[in-house]
Amino acid sequence: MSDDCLFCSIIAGDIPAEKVFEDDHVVAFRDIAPKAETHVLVVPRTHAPNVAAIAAAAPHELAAMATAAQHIADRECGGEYTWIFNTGASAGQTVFHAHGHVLGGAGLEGSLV
Ligand code: DGP
Repeated sequence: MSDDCLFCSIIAGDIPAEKVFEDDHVVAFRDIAPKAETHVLVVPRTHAPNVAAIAAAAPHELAAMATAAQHIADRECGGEYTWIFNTGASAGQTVFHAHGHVLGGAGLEGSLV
């Protein structure tokens, strides 16, 4: 838990969010500004600033993020989805607690790259 971290506050339940999945390692909740029919943020419980940092600090949580992303996509969009990690401000990262965007369903057909 880090002071002044939005996603730590959501994990702790201090700030409300529409949670769709949680286990011992991750919490997943709907993005406040969805870019597709399914747009869920999958977040490790450990505070780390980006995906490489969580891979170094708690690789089991990164693995749990992948499992959670697939589970959510299986439930919501036929198991097919795009998983995005913005890393750094110039790449559009605005919250510096590692998170993967799970995007699928209507509004996201085909590859982004
Ligand atoms: P990124 O730009 O990759 O750092 O993604 C951060 C995402 O977090 C962005 O898509 C919007 C979302 N977001 C920001 N504030 C909140 C919030 O208070 N609640 C929820 N559910 N999502 C938020």
